Amino acid sequence: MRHSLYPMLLAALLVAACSPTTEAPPARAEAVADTGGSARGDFGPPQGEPVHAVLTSPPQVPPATGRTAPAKVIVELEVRELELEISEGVRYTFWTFGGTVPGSFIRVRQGDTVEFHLKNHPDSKMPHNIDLHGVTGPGGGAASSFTAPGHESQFTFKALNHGLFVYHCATAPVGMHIANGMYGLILVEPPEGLPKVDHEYYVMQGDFYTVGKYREKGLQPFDMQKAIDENPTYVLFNGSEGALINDKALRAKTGETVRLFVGNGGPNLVSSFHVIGEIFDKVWYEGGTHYQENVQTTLIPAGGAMMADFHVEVPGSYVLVDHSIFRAFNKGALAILKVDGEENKAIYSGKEVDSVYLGDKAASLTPVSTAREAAISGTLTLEQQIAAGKAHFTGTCSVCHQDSGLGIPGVFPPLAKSDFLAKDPEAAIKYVLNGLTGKITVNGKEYDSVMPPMSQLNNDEIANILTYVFNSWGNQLGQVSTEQVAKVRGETPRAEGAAH
Ligand code: HEC
Ligand SMILES: [Cu+2]
Repeated sequence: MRHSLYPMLLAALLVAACSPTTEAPPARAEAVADTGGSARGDFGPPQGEPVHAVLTSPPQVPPATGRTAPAKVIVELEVRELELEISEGVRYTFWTFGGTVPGSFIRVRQGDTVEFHLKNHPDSKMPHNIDLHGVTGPGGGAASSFTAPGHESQFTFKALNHGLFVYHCATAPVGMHIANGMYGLILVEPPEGLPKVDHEYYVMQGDFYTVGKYREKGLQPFDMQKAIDENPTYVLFNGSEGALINDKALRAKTGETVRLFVGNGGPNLVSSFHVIGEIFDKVWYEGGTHYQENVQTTLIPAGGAMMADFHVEVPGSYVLVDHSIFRAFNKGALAILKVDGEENKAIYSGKEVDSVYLGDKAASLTPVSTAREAAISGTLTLEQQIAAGKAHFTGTCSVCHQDSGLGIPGVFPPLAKSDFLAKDPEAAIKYVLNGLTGKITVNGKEYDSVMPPMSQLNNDEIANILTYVFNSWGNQLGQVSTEQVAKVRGETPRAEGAAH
């Protein structure tokens, strides 16, 4: 092996040594041919009448340009400083391009000459400008577009490179302007356009820094120190926690193709972008020319973007997340793609088997088998139920509510001496079977979170767990029987997605 490699190495060295003296290094020539980059993006002067770019608010994307020749495209973008909702009951003063976070989506074609008009609304308090990553020229347009409140600036550039590019404000302090939401995407289509899909959506991640804690109500000022420390209060898609969920979810039907244009405004964090339950058929990583196929999670740098195509086969809710996962579940980086259509059991069965798997828990579950035998023989005591319930509570409910029953302040409510629970103890059966979401107040503290349904627990287990909860940590709320649980289970249809 070793001696056969030697001549190859030598040859490589010789080539490397010679190439600077030959005219064009072959690798470089190839790259130019591949990307159709700036050297090839000048298709001459604009033809025909100037066109006005169609700008869209997220998550909508303007239609394809449909042009086959370079045009003069006029873009008019207005900066607005607006107080909007960042989370339910939480207000924030966003600085926006076009009234939304992210800013309006801009779509042009490679070779177009773009006449850019930046207007700064008279109500603004700050000057602003725009740096488009798709511009070839100093500052990406920043200096030429510096605009005081109540003014308008104009500059022109030729879109030489195709790709998906971020734009952002670059007025000092730059970090603060970006943190306040001043970013968006500009797509420069390749000359032949993009492959046809059924839906195109615009999603952009950003990190936000408020003086108050996550979900602390009221108007929240920007926190410069948190921003410098890169310690965001919120990590969001499209500028607010509710931007892409419930009735605002992205939508598609089974059998359709979906294209996501995803940017990351930062200012600080890099996104590990993932769609739970889907695989990207193609990812144009970094918004560039080449695609990778069959991708689970793709990295989107701050100030970067990517485009992904995928086909949807199975109905349900697909969750867009930053897979740096605490950001998704504790800072808001979560959006929904809702797919409607016929089930396809050959591709995804849903839950088929739900059997008890004990593993190494078997030993710790002696109280459970004792209780089960006692229940069968009709001699089950309160003590046996509590002991069995404790074994199940540990590692199930305790993950969130803690072994102490005290929960975690602000995140998981306490079960110990909970006034909410004491008001209607029996309702706890419903919470375990169907989950619990929405605003509740426990011992004077507000919670607005999600407890997942745990209908995989059988009736005995739920009766025992709740009996343990009702008789622990100072609670005196009585006993729950298997029959009570069976009755509630019979009355309530299983929640959609309960197995997830
Ligand atoms: C994944 C975390 C999680 C797990 C596991 C969990 N819960 Fe919860 N639970 C919550 C959250 C969050 C809430 C508050 C929901 C809201 O804000 O509407 C809650 C609320 C409750 C409440 C009503 C509020 C209160 O404090 O009295 C009860 C009772 C309760 N859970 C019991 C249980 C029991 C019993 C189990 C185990 C079978 C369990 N939970 C497992 C997260 C969890
Ligand atoms: Cu600005």
